[in-house]
Amino acid sequence: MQVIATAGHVDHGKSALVRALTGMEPDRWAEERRRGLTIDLGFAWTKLPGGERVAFVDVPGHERFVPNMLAGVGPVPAVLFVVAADGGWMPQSAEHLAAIDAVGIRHGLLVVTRCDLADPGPATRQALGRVARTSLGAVPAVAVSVVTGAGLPELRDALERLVAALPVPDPASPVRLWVDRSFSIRGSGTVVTGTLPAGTVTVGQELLLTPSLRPARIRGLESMNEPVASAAGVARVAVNLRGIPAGLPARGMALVAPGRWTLTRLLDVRLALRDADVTLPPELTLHIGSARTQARIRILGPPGDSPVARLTLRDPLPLHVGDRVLLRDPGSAAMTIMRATVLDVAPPALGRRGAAAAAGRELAAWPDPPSAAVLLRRHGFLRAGTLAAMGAAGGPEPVAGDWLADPGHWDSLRGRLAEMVAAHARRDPLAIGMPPEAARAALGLPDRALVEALARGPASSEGDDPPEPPRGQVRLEDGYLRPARSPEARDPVTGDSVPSLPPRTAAAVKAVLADLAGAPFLAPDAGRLRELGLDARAIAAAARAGLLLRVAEQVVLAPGAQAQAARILARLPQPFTTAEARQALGTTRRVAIPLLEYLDRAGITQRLPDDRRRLRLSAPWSTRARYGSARGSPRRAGRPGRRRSPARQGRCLPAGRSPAGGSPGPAGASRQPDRPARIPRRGAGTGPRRAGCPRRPSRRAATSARPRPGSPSRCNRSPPHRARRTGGSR
Ligand SMILES: Nc1nc2c(ncn2[C@@H]2O[C@H](COP(=O)(O)OP(=O)(O)OP(=O)(O)O)[C@@H](O)[C@H]2O)c(=O)[nH]1
Ligand SMILES: [Mg+2]
Repeated sequence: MQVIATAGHVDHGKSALVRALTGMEPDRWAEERRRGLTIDLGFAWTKLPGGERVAFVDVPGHERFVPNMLAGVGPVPAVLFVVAADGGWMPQSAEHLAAIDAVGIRHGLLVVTRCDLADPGPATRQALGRVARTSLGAVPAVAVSVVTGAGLPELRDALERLVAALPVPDPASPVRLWVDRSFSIRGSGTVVTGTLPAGTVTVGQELLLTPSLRPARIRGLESMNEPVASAAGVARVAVNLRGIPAGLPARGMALVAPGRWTLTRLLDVRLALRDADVTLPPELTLHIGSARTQARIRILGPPGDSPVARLTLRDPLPLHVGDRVLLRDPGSAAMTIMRATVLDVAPPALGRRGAAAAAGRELAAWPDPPSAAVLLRRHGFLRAGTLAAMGAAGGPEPVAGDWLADPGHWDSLRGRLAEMVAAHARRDPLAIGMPPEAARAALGLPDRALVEALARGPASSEGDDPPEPPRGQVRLEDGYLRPARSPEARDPVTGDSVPSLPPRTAAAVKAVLADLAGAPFLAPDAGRLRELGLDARAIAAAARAGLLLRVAEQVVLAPGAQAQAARILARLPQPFTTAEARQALGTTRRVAIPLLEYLDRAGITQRLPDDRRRLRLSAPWSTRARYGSARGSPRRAGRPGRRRSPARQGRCLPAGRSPAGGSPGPAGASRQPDRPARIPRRGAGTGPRRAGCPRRPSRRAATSARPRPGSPSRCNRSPPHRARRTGGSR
């Protein structure tokens, strides 16, 4: 089916023509019939000789009812432009034609009526010339008389050709049905009618009624007074709604597909002025579909007959970029109607000085309709759903989740993030890194996931592993952003990156290690640490760098001290007391107690109910244990292909169990580097990893290095990719 509107000056015979074509009365109101004057929209339909069904929306011609006329022609694809042979071209002929041009209707017929009263020739010639200069272009003309019936068969033939030439809209387009009438039927409830320009409505479908966005389910559908299960545009439809109280819907509201339109009060448009020098009033009436509202207008530039303007609407409307809207100044006779094309339905604020002129310059160069690429260039980021709701198709692949980014903006952000993280590290070399939230705020990004995606770098082409960060950029490790290191800054044995310490801290660490060289378990006391300038942050940084083993807040040993302790304790009769351990280790209770607790949590020792301990593991503590002690994250430990120290693997094994069902110990472990069963979830076996695991810079974590028994540390709360690597034990 097709829907065609009438247009033309008052009393030129539009309603009489519709009546003659359809046999239906388009003037619905008694007052209209009494006065012989159309006031509101009328609806009628017929079948053409070829079988095509066509509905007419009959509009009023009187200048007082131009808003009603605009509501009628707003959603239709074609018009019957009516001029009376005995009347000729008249003011509302011009106004209606300007409206048709502004709305952008491209198909129509010129019908010269009342040809029994005057020669249709002059009126036809006059009208064709004017029509040709609008969006309608060159149209066929037919002269008719509803009194004599002359020309009506020719008109029906011309209508058939017109209808056959009309484009078929996409039935999958998002629905936007502008309401032109609303009433209620006893037993059925609320009914709205409208011209569906594209898309499909179906019984049972849920739509939203704008501007309230109240959900409305389609209970029943009729098209041309016949019940239908679904209707695809173009169609006249009457929709019986569930969930909408009678009296709520009104002309100008719309039923829209959820998530497919942007309900907005603010939009940027390109105007089409007839005269570049025209002075626009600050407020105009905006029409689209059957809706009209007041619009405050601010010209952004550039000068000329197609400037860009920002409109602020009194009522929000469901819009897409590329929509044609009509602007009208009801108070002015000279400048009556203007066309505008919507460029942006969610424009950014014009806060800073010069922003308006810059926006004008940028938007002036946009294509019509705007593409996803230009919208992204302006906004930097848009969610895929937001872009679709703006009415722009396509767009690049998402950079994170459903976020799309302008490629140029994305690249520059990556550079800015790298600079920011590097500056943060220079400012505070002992810091664990820059929190992503701080980077998000500083870069003005809408979502933290974007910071993480920037830090991850370009997507890897192979495998599931996150790609290595590009050289000179940023890495996100243990929840913090740090400058990526060059390959030269890696541990030659493990391949792990070695964070550098400020020279003063490095010297202090060196002094501590020298102190410990002769007595590995006589940890420097608080006074010595203070003297060296090793405060809690410096100790944490050194521990992160794998240069010290921090067993408690103020108790630091050399890396690998726990393996050395295990070897010494293994020689004691099992189980052993704290005093025996202290003696064997040659240390004081200040060090022995936190060290033994550390070994408990590491799964190296087991504390018995009588407070004695025994060694849990039968692993021979190799001299390479230092590489597994404090350096490297648990993530690295599980990464296939990485070298892992036997010590690290061995101490994760619960006593008496072997990963492959064979003999326990590091040999079996090293053959099965990825068996998840070997990485206990929490508690026993996690200690040494924890020792090397950077912590959040919370007060508690910053001031206490003591792992809490049974409580998950950062290391235990592994990121998802670690869970994947570590397999099915999670
Ligand atoms: N003689 C003659 N009269 C006509 C013809 N067409 C319409 N009329 C008369 O013209 C007058 C106006 O016709 P309408 O159809 O009401 O005009 P309209 O364009 O719908 O007017 P509005 O809706 O008020 O803008 C009526 O009295 C019609 O009977 C025609 O072909 N010949
Ligand atoms: Mg009429």
